[in-house]
Amino acid sequence: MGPDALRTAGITQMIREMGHSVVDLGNMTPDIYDTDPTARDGIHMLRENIGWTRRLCEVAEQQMGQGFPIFMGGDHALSAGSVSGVARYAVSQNRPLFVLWLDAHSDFHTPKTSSSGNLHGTPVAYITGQAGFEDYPPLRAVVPPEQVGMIGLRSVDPAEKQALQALSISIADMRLIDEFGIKTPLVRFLERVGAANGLLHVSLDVDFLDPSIAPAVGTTVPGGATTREAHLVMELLSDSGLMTSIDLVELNPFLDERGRTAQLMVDLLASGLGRRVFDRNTRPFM
Ligand code: DIR
Ligand code: MN
Ligand code: MN
Ligand code: MN
Repeated sequence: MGPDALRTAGITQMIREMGHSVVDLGNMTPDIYDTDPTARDGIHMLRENIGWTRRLCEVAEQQMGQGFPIFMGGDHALSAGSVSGVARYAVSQNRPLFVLWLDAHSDFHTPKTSSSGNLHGTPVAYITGQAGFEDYPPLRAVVPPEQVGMIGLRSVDPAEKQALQALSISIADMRLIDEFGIKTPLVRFLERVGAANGLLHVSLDVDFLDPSIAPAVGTTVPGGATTREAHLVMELLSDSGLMTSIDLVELNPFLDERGRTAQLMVDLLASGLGRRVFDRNTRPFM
């Protein structure tokens, strides 16, 4: 129901008002998958998720050539498909793909280490080519861990922490944001994307935001990004001109309060596409 809640909140009109044309491909369906009811994978809907990954990967690769894809979820497991497809496109353009993960969680489990059995906790491990995804579509293009940045973390499971410590993913947890502000780690990451002439995929999980402003997600964690921190991230992304695709994920309208989380997600996207209260050159203080 997440995509329809974003539509109801006016995502299409907003993008048009920003001067772009929109093609809504509608709600997707997964590729065919093994529906053996006796399959016991220990993971919720593993086979169906593999079907989704295959379909979204194809669609993402195709759509990257057409414009700026916005992948509306739905569960964060969809990023296994969106990012792997975007990564294929990046290879075809001979450009490196960078991924910015805006989330309370690192989503770095594998189906083997996940304690919840929820595949939303796994997409970053998949796209960076970690072992443990043998049943998944083989990756044609891996995103090197050095090209992944995570901002907003405040809930990382022990197995994820251990796996992350061995790799060079850039991580700004909430403490780093408290001490240095959210701009500092983001600008450093964007400088690297720009210097490498990279493509930039942004994956925005609703739970990146503080639950007081974004209650409509199944896995709220207190101490998240404020409204202004989140807008600043999106405004800086827009200023950089580097962002080439985005996921808007984990919105659960059944947990929303009169659509306020959906509206916030649409407003954040608007900032990412260039909406400003004022342009900086209107007689600035600074
Ligand atoms: C938890 C929660 N680490 C899990 N992950 C979430 O289920 O593996 N990611 N909610 O966004
Ligand atoms: Mn989920
Ligand atoms: Mn997530
Ligand atoms: Mn999360």
